[in-house]
Amino acid sequence: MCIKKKKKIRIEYPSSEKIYMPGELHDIRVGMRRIHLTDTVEKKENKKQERKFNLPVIVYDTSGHYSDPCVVTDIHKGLERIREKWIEDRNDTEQLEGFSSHYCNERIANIRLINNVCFPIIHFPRRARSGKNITQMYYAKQGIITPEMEYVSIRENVQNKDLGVLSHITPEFVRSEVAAGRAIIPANINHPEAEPMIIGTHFLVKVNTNIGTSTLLSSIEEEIEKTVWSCKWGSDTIMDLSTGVHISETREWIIRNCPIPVGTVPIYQTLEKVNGNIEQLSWELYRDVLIEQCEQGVDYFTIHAGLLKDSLSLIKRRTTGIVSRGGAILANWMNLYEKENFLYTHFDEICEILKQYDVAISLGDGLRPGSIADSNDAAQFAELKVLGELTQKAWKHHVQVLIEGPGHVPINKVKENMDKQTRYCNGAPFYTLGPLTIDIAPGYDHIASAIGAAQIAYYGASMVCYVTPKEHLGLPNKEDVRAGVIAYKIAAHAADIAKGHPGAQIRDDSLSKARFDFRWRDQFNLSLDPEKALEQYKASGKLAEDDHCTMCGPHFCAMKLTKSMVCNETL
Ligand code: IRN
Ligand code: FE2
Repeated sequence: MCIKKKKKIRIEYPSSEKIYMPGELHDIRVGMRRIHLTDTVEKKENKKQERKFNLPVIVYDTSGHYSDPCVVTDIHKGLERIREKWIEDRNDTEQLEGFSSHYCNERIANIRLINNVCFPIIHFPRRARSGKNITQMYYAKQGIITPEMEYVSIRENVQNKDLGVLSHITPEFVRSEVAAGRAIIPANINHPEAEPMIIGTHFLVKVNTNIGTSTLLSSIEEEIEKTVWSCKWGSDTIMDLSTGVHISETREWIIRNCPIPVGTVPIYQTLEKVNGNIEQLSWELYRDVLIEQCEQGVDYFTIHAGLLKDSLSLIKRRTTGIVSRGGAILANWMNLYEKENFLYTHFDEICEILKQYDVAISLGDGLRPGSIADSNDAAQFAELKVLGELTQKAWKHHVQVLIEGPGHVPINKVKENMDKQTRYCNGAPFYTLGPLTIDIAPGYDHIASAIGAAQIAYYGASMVCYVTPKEHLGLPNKEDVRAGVIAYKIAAHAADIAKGHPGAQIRDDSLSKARFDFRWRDQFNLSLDPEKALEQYKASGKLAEDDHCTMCGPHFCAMKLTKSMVCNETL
């Protein structure tokens, strides 16, 4: 059976309006969300009511066109290609005749019936630039402010603009941070559907969500739904870690429908191609996978190039050995052939490929500690040093770089990770998996790790990779994804406030005021998960007009009591 009807997905936030802010240097419009609030109603002594207007709050929006009621997106056609014209106008790329590989032309460009869902035959244009450099870092170093750079500067200042707070993030500041390698804008020229965003220590802390399945069961539609679901809760990037049979086709449609950058770990698909047979892995196979994914539009790749043969002896002392999938695959290959990691020996060629599409490298942490016992050990830091060396190499090619970090690290050892990373890697943005601060919380590892994520982000990490309650236990379902993303939005926002990012606190102040005013709806609507807040309030049988909740009851509500004092002018 072929499902022919158009499939539309919509994201809705309560009391919210999709707005766009224009650029000044370029013809761009930056999507944001404006949350409208109700008036504060004060009862005066003469029983008259006084109404005071509350300013709406504008918040950073990762939902793309899915939250714009004026745009209808059919997932069988993909999102509007907002960056296409900017890329064309730069006049620095060549259109390809489909894919370079015959395999891709056959399988992806002519997508047919998969898992009972019909995806139409659409030939999306592909681009590249052989031998030339077109990366955001390259342009930044030339002193050029691209539309992508202006876009992120407006996006980062979102809360400030409406309230007249002085913007500190100018397009020129973005350019200088990208040029210095302290920030990256992952923006493959073949993913024009994505809205530009920036990852760097002087910007808002970002959250990554991992999606993808290891089973053969999930359909393309389900994967798109999961992608959009992650965007709804505020994920800034997603990584597709799929390893199933329709891996290329699934990825193609995720990218076509994804308004945020997409990352992958290409060694997974390479291993899939040789049916899991590590002996058959080779640089040549890996290179073909890289090119295919570059042409599809993947914005950044996890590449475990810093895991060297010599470091393998260091893991013998460990409690949990190697816990990185990519790391373990490469370690096995090195062990089998007694050869150096082919990602390390071919690193310059990798950069040569990536720079033609502006794909960023996320240098993988194949030796990240998988337990508190192994944290900050010799193996972990030996790899980090190599990542620093590779960062310099990539920057010579003007390829943008992220550095991946741990893992499992107790609170007292978190800072050392940030300090060493900054020193070894010259300020390249740090992207960490948590870290989990304890090992004994299966079922609650989103909390155990969000604690570490908040801390490392406060010290300077630029992006944190979410962990769900199912970590170490199984594949997360939709509710696990939601719990993981929200836990990480909490961690990231806690760091933004503590770092003093201008405007970061506006939403908190507004919510607190609503709370003190007993404007329940506003309190929910301003929160990270309005649906959950409303659901929990309703569960206790309260109404929107009540001046207390069931936690304290009518006589013990401290805020109510404070207010009565203020009214009586006894304060
Ligand atoms: C992030 C920081 N350190 C690791 N990560 C994420 O873990 C990375 O971005 C990717 O999503 C996943 C890679 O896992 P393996 O292959 O290292 O286990
Ligand atoms: Fe773990």
